[in-house]
Amino acid sequence: MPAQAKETNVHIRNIAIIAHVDHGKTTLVDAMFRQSGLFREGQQVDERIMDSQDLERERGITISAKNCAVRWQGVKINIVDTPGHSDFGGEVERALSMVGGCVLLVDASEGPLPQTRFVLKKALDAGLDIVAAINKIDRKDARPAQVLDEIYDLFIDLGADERQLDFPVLYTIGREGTATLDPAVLGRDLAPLFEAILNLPGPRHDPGEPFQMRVADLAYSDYLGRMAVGRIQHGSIAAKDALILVDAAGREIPLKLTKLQIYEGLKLLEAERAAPGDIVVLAGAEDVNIGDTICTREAPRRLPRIIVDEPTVSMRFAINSSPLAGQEGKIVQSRQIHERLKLETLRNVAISLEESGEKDSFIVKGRGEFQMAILVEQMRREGFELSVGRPEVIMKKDGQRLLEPIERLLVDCAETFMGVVTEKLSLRKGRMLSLVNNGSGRVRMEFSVPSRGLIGLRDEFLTDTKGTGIMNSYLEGYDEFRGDFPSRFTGSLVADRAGRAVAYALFNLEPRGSLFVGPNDPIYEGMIIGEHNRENDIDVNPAKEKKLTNLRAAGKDENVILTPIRPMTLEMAIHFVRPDELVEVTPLSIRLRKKVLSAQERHRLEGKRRKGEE
Ligand SMILES: Nc1nc2c(ncn2[C@@H]2O[C@H](COP(=O)(O)OP(=O)(O)OP(=O)(O)O)[C@@H](O)[C@H]2O)c(=O)[nH]1
Ligand SMILES: [Mg+2]
Repeated sequence: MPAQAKETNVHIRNIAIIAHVDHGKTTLVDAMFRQSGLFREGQQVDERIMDSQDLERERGITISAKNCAVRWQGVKINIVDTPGHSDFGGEVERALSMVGGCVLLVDASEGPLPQTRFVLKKALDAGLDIVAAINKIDRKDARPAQVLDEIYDLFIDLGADERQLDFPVLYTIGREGTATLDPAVLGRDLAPLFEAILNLPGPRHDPGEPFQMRVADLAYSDYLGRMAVGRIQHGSIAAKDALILVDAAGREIPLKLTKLQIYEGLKLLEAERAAPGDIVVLAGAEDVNIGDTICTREAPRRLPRIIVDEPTVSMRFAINSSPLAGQEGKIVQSRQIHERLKLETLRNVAISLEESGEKDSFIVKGRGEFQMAILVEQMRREGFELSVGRPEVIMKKDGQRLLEPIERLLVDCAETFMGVVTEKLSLRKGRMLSLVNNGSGRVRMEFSVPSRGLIGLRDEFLTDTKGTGIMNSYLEGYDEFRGDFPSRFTGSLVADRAGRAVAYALFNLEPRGSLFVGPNDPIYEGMIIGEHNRENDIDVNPAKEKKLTNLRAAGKDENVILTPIRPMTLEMAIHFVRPDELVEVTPLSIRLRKKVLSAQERHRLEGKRRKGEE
């Protein structure tokens, strides 16, 4: 018999803050900290304190979901701050398995966007209670009344039931820490938000059941090792309890707790006991994985594992095999790369790892190319050298039919850019579904586009719309493969020998396309030194010195004026490479290369391919 939730722990609320990217989740958590008295008067506190990872601070986005807790009127509120970027959707799914309710933030000007839909759908499917907060009402272009209508429409569209539709609505300015129930009355503090959260029921549990918890996250400490994070479903727990772990295969592994901790503010606090419904961190379970159940030895009862969406993108990770390998990074071996990737799959439910069948190379699967880029960036900061291929979308087979992931893309841009945007999308097999021109000079368009067409499109889109366009997409589902189109409409300029780039040679190559290397940069045969203006690749010699006809010309090489090169970011690089190309990543450099370095070998293969086509 499944356990019945008979009682409510009124001393606790567990909530997740969910929203589309940048709608103000982490900033709101700062304000909740401030108001709950976590900081001393006048204490210097960083902005977006929950974004604690280096990359999160640098990029100004949340990458992984994190727990904290505040107290309000004697009630402990465990909060999970989640990322809003769709590539980190797995973090939201994981976080929702820990909570009973959500604060859904919606930007008062932008309204619900694709990721709002994704996170709300997950929350409604899980039967969670929702508090809606229309945030950033201080924006000049705020339109809270319309946004509220759009939120209702979204709830209805997602099939919310009667109870869920009866959600409380707050109008907030997260940055100033205010909330109000009436948009006509200025909020003074966050008390109305805290009250709405306290009005949600506390965690339900069955007092007749022994201790059970599903592991929703892992934490690490040098001193305690790997720790399991989760919400106590039923029963309570004491610091030195003897328990068991039920793993994915259903094996029951005995474990002895070495430390029990709970969240208090931003910290972990050691506890003697923890009550049903609280979120706890358990040390002593070295082999634990996300999704496992921890329960008593006497009455082991396995809880359902966390279900997350399938991966949509795959990318090949391999050792760095370029002639410059091993010069800039500390960690270069295939075994070390494999270990690191395995560790990532433990921490991140949305990432999986497969052997590729090729030596020294692995296939990593995840939710999007941005998630892949972040993983590569983390690895290079840890001292890794590696090479990665272009992110590829994962196709499906339905009998004989090949299916591909299709996204719904919403574009908002100035009317003048409509032509270029529509053209780019139609080249990528996009179909326009709607076009709204509200006469303000901006248009809103909706497209159905293969996911593979969107890889790298965002960079181009921003350039095409001079940084003023907004594009958002969500995965609509799988549909018949729409046919091939090139991932890039230009070729590569490929170095034909090793050496160092020379200003004179680069100057002469400039008319051919845009260059990625500058004078004196190291080059090697098969390295891509620029983007060709035309569709084909050409071999070039960027190390060619000027022929000296007389003495006076000597040393004049350096006087040519080169166009500044565009620095290749990791993301640009992985979008740029075609299937026969790789990105070489080291802690110091990002280089592009052909998979097959030897020009002779490449031409032989190309000849063979052409023959095959005839
Ligand atoms: N005008 C205005 N801006 C705000 C408000 N709250 C947050 N912002 C700004 O919105 C931007 C995004 O804030 P974050 O708190 O990082 O948003 P987030 O939802 O946590 O973003 P992700 O975690 O990356 O999805 C920042 O530049 C904030 O300063 C607000 O109430 N009013
Ligand atoms: Mg955030």
